Amino acid sequence: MSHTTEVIATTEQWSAKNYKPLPVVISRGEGIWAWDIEGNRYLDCLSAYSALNQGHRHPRILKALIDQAAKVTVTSRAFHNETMGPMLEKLCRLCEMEMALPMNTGAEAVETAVKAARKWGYDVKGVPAEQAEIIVCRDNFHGRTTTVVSFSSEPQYRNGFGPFTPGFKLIDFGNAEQLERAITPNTVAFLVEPIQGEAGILIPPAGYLKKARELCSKNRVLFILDEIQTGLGRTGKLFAYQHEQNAKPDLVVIGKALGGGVYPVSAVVGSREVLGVFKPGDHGSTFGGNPLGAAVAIASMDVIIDEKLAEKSTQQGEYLMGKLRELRSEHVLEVRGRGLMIAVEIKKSSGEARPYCEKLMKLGILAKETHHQTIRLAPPLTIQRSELDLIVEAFKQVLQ
Ligand code: IF1
Repeated sequence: MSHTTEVIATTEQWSAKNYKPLPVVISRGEGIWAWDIEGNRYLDCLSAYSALNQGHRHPRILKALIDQAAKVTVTSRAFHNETMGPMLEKLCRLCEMEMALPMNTGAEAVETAVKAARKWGYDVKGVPAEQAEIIVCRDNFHGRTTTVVSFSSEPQYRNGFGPFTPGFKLIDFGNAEQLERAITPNTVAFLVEPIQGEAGILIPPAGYLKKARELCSKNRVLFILDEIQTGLGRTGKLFAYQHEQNAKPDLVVIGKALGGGVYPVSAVVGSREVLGVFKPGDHGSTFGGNPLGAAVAIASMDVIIDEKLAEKSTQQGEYLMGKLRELRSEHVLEVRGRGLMIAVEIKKSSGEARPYCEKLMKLGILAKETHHQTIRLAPPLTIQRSELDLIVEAFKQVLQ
């Protein structure tokens, strides 16, 4: 039995079966590269679902982790620490917002945004108690907690997990008319991904976010963008909403790469008017805002700005999508994306995406399918042009 089979057997014996990983055991990561326990090297085109925008174990981020770990790691919010304030200041300035609430995972930050919107609806907008409505889009992905899956349209994410949290309305993604019709006097927020990630890298029609912004402003509805996957440079802008003019949200939800690929850090960032609704004791988290995560988040943001990762994402993404389209493969329905958030959609007549991912793995490329037909490509934003050619070469072989 190989070492890999042994490790997988142990994992499968003791682990709940909530994932079906590719049969590879990653034991080391550096930059865009990951190695398995057999010593094979892979180019990581998943980036831990965009938590690795800065690459595996970025030296500057690792240094921040290690230096802070030598001082203090977790204090709880019962006391102040010297790192959270500067991190939240940097985050607010980066987002051009006034206030932030730090959490850990994306789902926790989305839950925090939902609570903020509801409380703002009651305390500020004057919606009658318990009547707050939040509009979301079909095919959304905002996390796995029971309130968040309450507004998922994906049966598998909901089956067996009811009863669900009420107060959510589903509309089609990209349809501003449906948004306008769905708004009532009790609507407190519209929560949407600027590009739907898990749904398959779905980009809305040009002007959609701007129109949604206008409709929300006109009806005093909070415009909340979930930039957990699209944010921090992934789509070629610092935030995906910046691909449009005048689409700035009231709240932006951030996670994944905020933790620099070494620590879970997420946050809701917005105005004092909205985030000011929380009074001491209203909301919290054991680890939210801890000094270790805050120190890592400071370095994570510095790396994205100093290494111009958003600009690089645009250049490298356009290059990669161009080269993949040039293959003119009969198996590919479409190559789409923004920056280095890319989808290669396989024609149904050419089979499902998973076998292509398995072949790519054998050629040293780690990529993941989403749903049945889409291969998601999201390498770290630090990737070089010559390394992109390795991805194209592998696709050339797999698509032949
Ligand atoms: C899984 C993909 C799924 C997210 C957006 C919130 C969250 C996510 C836009 C929640 C998390 C992860 C979760 C992981 C697989 C991956 C994912 F879209 F990135 F590919 F599932 F759809 N908003 N996405 O993408 O953040 O609580 O996980 O920190 O659940 O299988 P989290």
